[in-house]
Amino acid sequence: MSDKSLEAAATATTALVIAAAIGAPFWYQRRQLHEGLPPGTRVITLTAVASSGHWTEEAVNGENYWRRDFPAARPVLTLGQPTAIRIASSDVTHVFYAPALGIGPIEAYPGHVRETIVTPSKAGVFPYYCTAFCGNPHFGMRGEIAVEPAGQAAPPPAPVAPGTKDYWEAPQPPAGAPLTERGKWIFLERGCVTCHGEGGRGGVQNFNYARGAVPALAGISDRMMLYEPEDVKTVVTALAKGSLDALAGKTDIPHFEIALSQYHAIRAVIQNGSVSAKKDPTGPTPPLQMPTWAGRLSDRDIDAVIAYLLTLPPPAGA
Ligand SMILES: [Cu+2]
Repeated sequence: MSDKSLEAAATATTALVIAAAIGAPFWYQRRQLHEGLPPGTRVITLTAVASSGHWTEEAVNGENYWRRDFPAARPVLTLGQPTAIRIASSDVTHVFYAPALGIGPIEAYPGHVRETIVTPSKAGVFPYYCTAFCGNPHFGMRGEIAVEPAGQAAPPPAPVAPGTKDYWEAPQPPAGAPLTERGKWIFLERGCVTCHGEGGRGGVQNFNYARGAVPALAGISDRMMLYEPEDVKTVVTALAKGSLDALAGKTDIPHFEIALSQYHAIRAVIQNGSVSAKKDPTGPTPPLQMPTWAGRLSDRDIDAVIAYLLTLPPPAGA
């Protein structure tokens, strides 16, 4: 073989190796994801975006990632039709979960596509979630999957509650603002509002949760047996000064010891989180769980949230 043809063969081999190295992941993914799909199977790809808290059907790439206004995916499935749902992440680890449809939890890692095939057996509108903490927008990372009989139009998507849109961008109150203002901001910016509702009114449904809906937080003044507005004011002032314990023995608030022990119990739940008990013990884990805030909120911030909650009137009928 001449030098020239040896060189040509080497070049060709190198090119082949490079092409194979580039193509292998695509081939592998294609093979993994396409083989075995029954003919006529629909494919829906949901990509997670942490920066804006979305599962979107749009293709996410380096150019549009920071656009932040991806429409939340609202897939409409057909009753009885097998559909391949592909779960992808454009950034960090997310978890896709639609418990009412028996989908997930499915972990989504950047660079990998997971797939599950669903054949919906009931019509309706079913929520989906991300259940891995992926940043402040995480708590709004939800949407709906509609299931309709063939040929029937799906109902329009439920509107997003005005106070929960882009909550993580709520403007921070100036330094020196009242503690309750800071608490209100934290309640929005950290996404508490997405589960506990605007104004802490609760009511967000939590699938297979023993209590049905996420509890209201407005009305914790009643739980602390602070029935007089003056007493609430005294407690909020003490929190703003830095300690509620300092009030012990120095206040005429009736049952102050109960207020104090409830305050510590509420603090503990915020710091340590709590597990949402199942309604049906054999059913799926409720998607909404109170996360652990210790390390993510300072003691002062937790007091600010409690001070804010104390100023909220109890929900009507509570
Ligand atoms: Cu997420």
